[in-house]
Amino acid sequence: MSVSTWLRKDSDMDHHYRHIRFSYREGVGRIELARPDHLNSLTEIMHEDLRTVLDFLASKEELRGLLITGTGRGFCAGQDLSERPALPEGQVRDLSVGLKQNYEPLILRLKALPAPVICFVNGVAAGAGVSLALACDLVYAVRSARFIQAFTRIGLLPDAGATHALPRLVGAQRAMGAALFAEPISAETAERWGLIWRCLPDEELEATMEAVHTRLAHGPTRAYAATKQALQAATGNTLTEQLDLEAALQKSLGLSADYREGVRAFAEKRQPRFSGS
Ligand code: T3D
Repeated sequence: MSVSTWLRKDSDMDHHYRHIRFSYREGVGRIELARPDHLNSLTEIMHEDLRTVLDFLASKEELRGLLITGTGRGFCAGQDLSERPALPEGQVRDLSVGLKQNYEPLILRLKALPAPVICFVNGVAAGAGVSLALACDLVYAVRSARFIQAFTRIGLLPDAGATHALPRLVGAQRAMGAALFAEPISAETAERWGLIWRCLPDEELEATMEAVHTRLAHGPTRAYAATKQALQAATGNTLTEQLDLEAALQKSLGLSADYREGVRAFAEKRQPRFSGS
């Protein structure tokens, strides 16, 4: 199904997005980065659009998931470098300003959404484009995609959360090698390393997005949210803290309609019909 056929029910959705496309259907949002001629590199305007849409999604109680992808041959080439022209001698630029105003709010908003955020890397991802993908809860990538920690090529260090995500996902050596040398990592290698969940044939991207949409829209939403919360907390928790968190979350899920339906369906040897409540 093409994006244009997605239902647009909510008046908030009439917001005019300039550098992204957005749709919302069955409680599942879909963001497409939409500056294909510039490999969807991130502009000030794109950041504004993303903040607006993520705030809209955060306000939806019935939110069941978010899918993110890019238009054209790239996913996202990081910061739009045309917004960072070379400065005349004697002038300086404080790069922490853009990170604090744009990148930090983006990464934290994605992490804070209770529902799973799933990224579909449709082509090259570079610089903060990789950071954006890795801030999502799960990453699929087409076989032709590449991941490039392009930062050192322009004299910077990986940012927008990349130095947090990379070593946790792939280990210290692979993180260091990828970051220092900024060589392209193929989607197949990314899958083998555990940088991403799954590498797909290019032609299966749209069908996979639709299948994931259906799973999120008809899945046990509260169990998905609790899973996201627990796995996010795990990186900073002791085992005892994590066991406590699991018990608290499971206690609450044990009271849910989806748990009742799940065990009933098991006993009746049929597929569960989850309501998300
Ligand atoms: O500044 C701060 O606020 C700090 C935060 C920094 C975060 C960062 O993300 S820093 C890293 C920024 N990104 C990069 O350094 C990557 C730059 N891009 C590339 O190295 C290459 O484009 C790729 C390796 C990603 C892809 O190469 P290729 O050969 O497939 O495509 P291309 O021909 O280089 O790019 C196609 C077009 O997209 C081209 O435009 P043109 O010549 O056809 O008019 C190119 O200029 C444009 N483009 C690609 N990346 C960017 C970009 N335009 C602006 N900004 C980009 N990042």
